[in-house]
Amino acid sequence: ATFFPGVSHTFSEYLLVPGYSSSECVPANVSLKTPLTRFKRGEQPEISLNIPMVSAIMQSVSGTDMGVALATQGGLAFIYGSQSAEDEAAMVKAVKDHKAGFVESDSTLTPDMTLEQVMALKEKTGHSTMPVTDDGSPRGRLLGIVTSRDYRPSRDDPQKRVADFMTPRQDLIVGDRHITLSAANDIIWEKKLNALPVVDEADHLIGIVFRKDYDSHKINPNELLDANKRYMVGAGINTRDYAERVPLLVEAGADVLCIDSSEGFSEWQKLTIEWIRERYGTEVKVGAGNIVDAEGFRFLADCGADFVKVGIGGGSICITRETKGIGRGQATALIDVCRARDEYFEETGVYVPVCSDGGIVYDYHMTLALAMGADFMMLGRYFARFDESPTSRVNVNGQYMKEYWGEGSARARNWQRYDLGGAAKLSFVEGVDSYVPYAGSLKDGVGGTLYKVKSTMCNCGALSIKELQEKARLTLVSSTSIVEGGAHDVVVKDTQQSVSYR
Ligand code: MZP
Repeated sequence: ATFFPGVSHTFSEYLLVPGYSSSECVPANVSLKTPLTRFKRGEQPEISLNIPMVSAIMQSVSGTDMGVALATQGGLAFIYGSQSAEDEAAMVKAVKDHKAGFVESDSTLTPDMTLEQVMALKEKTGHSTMPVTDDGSPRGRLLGIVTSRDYRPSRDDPQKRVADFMTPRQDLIVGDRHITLSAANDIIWEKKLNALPVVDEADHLIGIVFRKDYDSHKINPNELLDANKRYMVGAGINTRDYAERVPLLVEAGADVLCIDSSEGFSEWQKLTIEWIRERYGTEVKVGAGNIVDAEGFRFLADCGADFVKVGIGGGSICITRETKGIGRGQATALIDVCRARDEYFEETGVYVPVCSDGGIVYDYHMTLALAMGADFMMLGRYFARFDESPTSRVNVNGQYMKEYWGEGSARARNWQRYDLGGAAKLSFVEGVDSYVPYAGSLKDGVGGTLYKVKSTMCNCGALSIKELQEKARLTLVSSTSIVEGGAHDVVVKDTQQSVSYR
């Protein structure tokens, strides 16, 4: 047998040691943009995420509502594959067809509005994108786009007007339409309409400015942006019925696929990726996993996986380690695999993003995962708590809970995720059926979490994920210092508060 040196650790056994932060290091300046799919040195990934979060490929997590809500925040949901291929494709299509959230004229911005008023409106409507006209109606020729990137509440005068942020812009051709822009934010505008969905940077987008004579151009602002703006969504596949499932998902518009398996270091994954490459070349993007060591990473990277998922047995609902005795502490697995990814990049010039899957309990675990090298994270329990997960909200002993069950539980019966491939075999349970505390809307939850991640990045002097990975200084902690890290030697008055502040 081979014995791995040292013990394997989980996230809770690590802490970040702060580094030097310049005055530029404020959360508003932090970008969480991250690659989702493989790319060559000097090139850009074909698909990126604006926040490093994807939702787990699980019945109790990722349906249509999760797809829309998460894409709106700049992440991506993987619609669960433990349903018929037709039903899964219908969910993918529903996300792709979802109309972007434009507010109607009563909440339209005008160039005369102050930024304070804009922010209040944004808060009220919950929409990040708003058509703006100079007469208060949504009908008007496009003037430009106002983004919150231009707006730093701490430094800028909240009494500044929307018009103050407009910059001159030349004509623009979108599809076969010719649009004259007299003012716009170039970067945002071109990104939005020509490439990824507008929601991509919804965080930053305050408004879109239209002018009165829009009618003469016969442009419907909603149509113009829904034509070009579609939510991104992923979908889970398995190593058995891919020949039937993949074409339906591709047809439905899935942006990226992921082979969903509890153990991915197998020939079945190779065969699945090969089939996709033969049929679609590199046009169809597919991630693979899960693996927990450098060898497994290299195997899947060589197979052509677009990203590789790390994690066995660390999921909150997972009992694989207890049932089969396989797995590895998530932090150690991640560190090992990310090192292998960097070596692979050095050697081949191909960067294969790594996804840390499962075992994230506290928000700070996300910052740790990114610091350890993860490009993005897959989360089950975290997203299951929100309104947008497909499960029921129930009252258990006076507290609201959401149901959350594993794909390997008797309830999901997703046995194909747990045996490797080939003909169906005898199966046994590797997951549990559970409750998780209800946590309200995804938008609020994700907003709060990412603010924490960004401010911790600032403590480390990092304004991007890449910079965090370069600059982060991590230390293992003893079990006694873990006790020291919580409230201790005091009688906490409100136990609820001590749990929720994390
Ligand atoms: P977590 O975010 O709830 O800790 O973990 C979610 C991850 O657990 C999923 O993305 C998947 O990899 C894994 N999972 C899903 N179902 C099971 C199971 O039933 C499981 N054992 O381990």
